[in-house]
Amino acid sequence: MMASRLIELNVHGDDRGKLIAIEGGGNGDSSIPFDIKRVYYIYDTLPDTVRGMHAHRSLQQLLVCVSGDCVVMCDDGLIRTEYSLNCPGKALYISGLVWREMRKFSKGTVLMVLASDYYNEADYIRDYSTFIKAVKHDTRLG
Ligand code: T46
Repeated sequence: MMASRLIELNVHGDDRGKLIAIEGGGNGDSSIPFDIKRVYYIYDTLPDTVRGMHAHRSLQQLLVCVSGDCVVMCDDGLIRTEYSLNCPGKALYISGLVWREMRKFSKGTVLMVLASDYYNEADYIRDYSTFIKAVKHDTRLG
């Protein structure tokens, strides 16, 4: 199944500051629909940089701008949606065949990504026409 949607994370705030906890699977605080196997973060990006430009065959991910902001465009082969990730309490969940492009990084942005699996180049589709063929194939099977 292909999907992208925003998830509001639970913010614990008091006069010392704020804290957000993300738990994989389960029913805990700001729990997400997969077990976390990998965490990586993107930083030191230039404002006119475009990253991503690929889809994944089966990976699930949660994207959070823990500092700064950026825009993530998600394309499911039919509809393109732009998400503005502009606070640490807002997360973007992406599952399955979704073409993603990240752009408009503000200075000092740190984009943290939680992933459902280890890094595997074979899970990437880096060519847009191959992505569209995969979506059509998937839709036929579904
Ligand atoms: C995604 C978006 C949101 C690794 O060696 N291990 C890793 O876990 C990752 C994610 C990347 N790499 C290497 C592969 C490349 O040589 O780091 C280099 C940069 O990766 P890439 O060009 O794929 O980075 P982005 O920012 O275009 O895409 C990344 C993720 O790869 C991708 O899964 O969905 O962030």
